[in-house]
Amino acid sequence: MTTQTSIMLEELGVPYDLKLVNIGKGDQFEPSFLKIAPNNRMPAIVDPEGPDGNPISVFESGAILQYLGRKFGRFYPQDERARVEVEEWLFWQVGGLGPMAGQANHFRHYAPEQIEYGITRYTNEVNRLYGVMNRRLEGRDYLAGDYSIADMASYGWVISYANQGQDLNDFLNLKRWFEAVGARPAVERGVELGKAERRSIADDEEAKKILFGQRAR
Ligand SMILES: N[C@@H](CCC(=O)N[C@@H](CS)C(=O)NCC(=O)O)C(=O)O
Repeated sequence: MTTQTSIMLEELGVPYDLKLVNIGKGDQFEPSFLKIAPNNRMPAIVDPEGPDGNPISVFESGAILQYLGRKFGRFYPQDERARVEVEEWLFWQVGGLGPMAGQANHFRHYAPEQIEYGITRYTNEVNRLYGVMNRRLEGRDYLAGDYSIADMASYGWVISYANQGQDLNDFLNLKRWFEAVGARPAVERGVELGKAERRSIADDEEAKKILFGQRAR
């Protein structure tokens, strides 16, 4: 479970159980988890009432947001033009903002040595992406039409802008969006969920060994 999924579940107001996966201890390699999340990454969900009445599991945050949006018919418009816009910004996050922000955070805070090239490359790229989002939000409240899964997806990353070396005062439209989305009660609840169990692994050498340097096995 990560922030985007918990925000969506809170927005929908549907009942769910939270199962914690301690990735610093290697829970993500448990066969039972790999069965539903073959990429050994959170989040993943199991819906006991899938489309045919049987349980269904979904991994990858973008696919989870789309699945829940379709299932409940909310935050993911059915009109094709509106839906394409939401998908553009959803995939922009999944393929761009998420991976780049993750690398910026890694090189800035977790790499065992300060590698200037990596820090600059990823911090600049996140900066460029924030600029793209800031321009998109000029004169509009949300990334794609009404508040949608596209906003939830990006919010989950912008929330740690400081770790990515960014200053929201350089992106005033983005800052306004960030504050408006963050003020939604469901977003506040989604962000809080599991917060106590999440902690930095900056000083946890065992966790770093498990998380960094993974190869096919
Ligand atoms: N593209 C994936 C990324 C998920 C991801 O990177 N999850 C991290 C935690 S935020 C994880 O589970 N890491 C476990 C590991 O690296 O073994 C998604 O959005 O679902």
